[in-house]
Amino acid sequence: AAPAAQRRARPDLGARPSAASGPLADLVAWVDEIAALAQPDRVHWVDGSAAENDALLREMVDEGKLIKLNPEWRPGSYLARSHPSDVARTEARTFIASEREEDAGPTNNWVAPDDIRATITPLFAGSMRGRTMYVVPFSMGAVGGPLSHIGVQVTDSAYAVASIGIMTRVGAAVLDEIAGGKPWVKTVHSVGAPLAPGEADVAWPCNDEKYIVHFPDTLEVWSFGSGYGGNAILAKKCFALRIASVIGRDEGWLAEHMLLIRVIDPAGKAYHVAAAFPSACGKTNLAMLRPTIPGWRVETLGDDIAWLRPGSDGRLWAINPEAGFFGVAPGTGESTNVTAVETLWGNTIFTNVALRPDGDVWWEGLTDEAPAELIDWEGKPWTPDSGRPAAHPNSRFTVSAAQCPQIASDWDAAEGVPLDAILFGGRRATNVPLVVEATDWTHGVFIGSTISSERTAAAEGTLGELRRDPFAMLPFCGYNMGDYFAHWLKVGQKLRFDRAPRVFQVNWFRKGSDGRFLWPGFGDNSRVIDWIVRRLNGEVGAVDSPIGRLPHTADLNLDGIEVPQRDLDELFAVDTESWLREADLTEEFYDTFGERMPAALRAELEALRYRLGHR
Ligand code: OXD
Ligand code: MN
Repeated sequence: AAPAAQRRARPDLGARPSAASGPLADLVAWVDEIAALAQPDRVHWVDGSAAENDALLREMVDEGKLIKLNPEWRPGSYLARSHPSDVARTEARTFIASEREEDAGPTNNWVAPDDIRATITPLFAGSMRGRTMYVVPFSMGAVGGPLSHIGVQVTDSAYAVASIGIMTRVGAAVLDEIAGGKPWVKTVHSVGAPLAPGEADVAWPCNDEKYIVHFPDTLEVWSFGSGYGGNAILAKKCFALRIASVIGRDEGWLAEHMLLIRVIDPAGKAYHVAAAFPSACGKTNLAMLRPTIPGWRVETLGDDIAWLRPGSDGRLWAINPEAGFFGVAPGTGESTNVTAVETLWGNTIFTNVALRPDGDVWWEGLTDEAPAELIDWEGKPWTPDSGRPAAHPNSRFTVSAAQCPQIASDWDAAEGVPLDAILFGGRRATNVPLVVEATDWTHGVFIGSTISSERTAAAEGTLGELRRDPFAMLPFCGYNMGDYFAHWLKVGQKLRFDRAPRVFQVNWFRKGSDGRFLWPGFGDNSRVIDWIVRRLNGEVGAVDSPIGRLPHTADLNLDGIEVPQRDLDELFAVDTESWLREADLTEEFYDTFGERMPAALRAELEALRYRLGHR
């Protein structure tokens, strides 16, 4: 066969913006540079139109990369099955390539920028041969909004293009912004599976070798080898969290792993709440909460990422920079998150869920009973006796936010919403009460910095091994976590003390000594929000405890549910001995940040020990 260089006369560069000089010409030059390196057969500038999206999806169906679901049950929807090895974010292959190692900090994998470029550039060389390279201009936040940021992703994955189209705002309006001189983030993605001439493609191309590399100093992301959303939709975790956290550090705002909701009380008064929980702790469920208490409503604004910026009014303003939900399917059902189930009625890309014989999808938890026959996520026949899950535990749905039946009508508003409360949560069987209020911003930052989940469900009074996930940002903070804590403290100083959001820690997962969950959770978590709102309004008092302000249990709205007083007492118990042990673990954790650990948070830890009666 002729060498590739002879065979491929010149790639088809497609319809692209024409500009002789200026920012658009710079963009075109950058795209040409990537194309010269990766050598795709074609370059396609994505305009974000419905016709383009339809054609892309049709092509993927023809190529066997998507299965079109039965439109009678799931119109406009598709199933993708990944390579069995490419099913999740690969934290061990995720790198922060800051100039200085100490700027990445102890919680990130640091690599020297020059070294990693020398490693990955050869991998990208020719990596798109036989494929189309798509150029996707996208905006995080409403196009042109004061809190919004833009970027461009080049990718050889049509699946990524379709997903970015749902998760962000894509199209020509972003090119206009670039033309106007707005800074943009460069993101490059290749599945790393070049095709030889005549070679048939596979359903999910990827590479065993994976690199997800962030260059915070030059605002770039380079991702190689994976098609999985968290590694391939670079606008999301890579840009909107890791890179944006660095931009926020430098500009005075916060990029956070938070859901965003509007809570409306029976009197019609609205409150805005952001909440950070580690992955798989029910963020999407809280984002789509249906209160079980009469008269209360929740409107969804976002389920995964929030950008928070101090306003000139002394309040903290928040937007959800995304335009869709990339949620975990298993466990999403009528009883746990009916709103999500309704959101998924159509126009959804499912990945690694099971296929029903009637051409619809299924996953564990969608219904109580599994269908008698399915095709599992790997494409194999499955019955309830198969002894393995039908859907992959990290199987996903990708769907437009606008499709959510309780989405706030102004979810897209460029200026965002002013926050009234921030919640931090984890999955804790012990110690952490159902809800506790921080005494002030610094104490709130202390709580955020100590967020953790138990690795194993522990019995009451014993402390399992804690997986620390400060601010639920452990895998997502693009810089030194010690500096990040300090930045949170600094942002607080820009807020008016009487207008700053109040901070609460919540824990839906506390267990009794008998191993039972003490709190019903899900829709009943609205009862905790009810208490928080009444605290904001100064309608109820609180009990000072060593760990913060606890509810008088009589103030909790428990109408319609049965929670024995014994369980309530356990839900709010503060055990001095195990809190002192927890304080020791927090100190060990803080020590890992060395001199970057803010003194104000060490002082909070000492104050906690003092309140626990330990001098
Ligand atoms: C996610 C995550 O995919 O947090 O949202 O892992
Ligand atoms: Mn997340």
